[in-house]
Amino acid sequence: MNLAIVGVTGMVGRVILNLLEEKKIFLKNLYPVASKKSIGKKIFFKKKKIKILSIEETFSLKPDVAIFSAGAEISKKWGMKFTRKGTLLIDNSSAWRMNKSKKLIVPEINGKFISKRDKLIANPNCSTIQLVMVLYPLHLKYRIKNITISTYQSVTGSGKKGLDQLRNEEDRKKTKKIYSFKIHRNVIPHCDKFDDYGSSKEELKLINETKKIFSNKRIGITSTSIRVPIVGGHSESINLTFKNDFDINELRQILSNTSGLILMDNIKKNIYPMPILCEENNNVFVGRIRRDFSKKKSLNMWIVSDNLRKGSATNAVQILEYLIYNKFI
Ligand code: 2RA
Repeated sequence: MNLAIVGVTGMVGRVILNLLEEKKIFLKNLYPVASKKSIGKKIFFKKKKIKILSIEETFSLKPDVAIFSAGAEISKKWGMKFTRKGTLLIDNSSAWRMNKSKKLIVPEINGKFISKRDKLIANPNCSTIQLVMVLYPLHLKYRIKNITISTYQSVTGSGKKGLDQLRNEEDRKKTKKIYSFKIHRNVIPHCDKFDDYGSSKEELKLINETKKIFSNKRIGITSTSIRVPIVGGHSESINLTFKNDFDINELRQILSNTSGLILMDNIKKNIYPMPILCEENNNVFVGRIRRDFSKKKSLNMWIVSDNLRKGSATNAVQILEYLIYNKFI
C-alpha cells in the first residue's frame, strides 16, 4: 500500500508516523507531505530518511490511501481531487465531518457502517472521540436522554502555536510575544470561533458530531469548551441523564469491559484520570463515576485522553487498520 500523510510535520502528523512505526502496517511507499517551507527536507521513518513532497507531486503519484491532517482548507481543496483519482482518504480536519454523504467514524462504535462506496472518511474532533468512546456503551444499555459536557482542553489542541505560546509564557527569560490572551496561569473559555448565539465551534462540534455518530438527533447535548495551560490531554466533566435507571456497579463493569477504555475510579486511593497519567496512551480514561442525586437516572463522570492520540492520530490509524483488516484496501 502507498500511503500519503498530508501535514506530516504537524503535531498530529508526527504522532501518525510514530503509530505507523509502532504498528505492523506494511507500506510499499510512504509519501510525507507538508507545506512549501518543508518540501525537500527529510523525515525519519523506520530508520530511513524520506524526502518531504508537495501535495501536487503526491497527487500525481496516486497513493492508495491518504491521511490528511493539514486543516480544513487543504482538505476542502484537495480531498475530492484525490478521491476522484482513486485514493481512499481519511480526513482529520473538520471539512467533511458534517457532510451528509461522508461517514464520521470511531471504529469501535460505527466502523461497521463503512462500505466500499466510502472513499472519504472523516475523523471526528478530538474532544468528540473521547466522549463517544465512553458514552456509547452506556447509551446502548441505558439510552442517553441528556448530556452536559465541560471540557478542559490542552494547548496542543490548537497546534504547535498553542504549545509555543505556553512555553514562551512559562519561561520568564524568553521575550514575551503578545498573544490575544495569556494561557500561562489562566484558563480561556474560547476554543475556535463563536456563533451568533454565543457558542464556540468547538462546543458545536461536540454536539453535532456526537449526534451524527450515534445517529440520534433527539439526544439533548450542551457543552462548554475551555482551553487550559497543560501540554497533553483533554479532560471532560460529563453529566448524563438516561431513559432507563442504572446500577452504578453494573455501569462501571460495562465501561471496564469496553475495549479502548481504562477505568481509573477509586477515590479512597485517590485514583482518577489526569492528563499527566494519560499522555502518549491510546486509550480513554474514565473515573469519578457517581450518581447525580439532583435528578433521576443521572450520573457524573470525568474522562481524560491524549488528544493527539485517540483524539486524532490513533483514531485515524485505527480507521486505516479497520479498512485493511476488512479488505477495503
Ligand atoms: C482543539 N479540538 O482542541 C480542537 C482542535 N484540535 O482546539
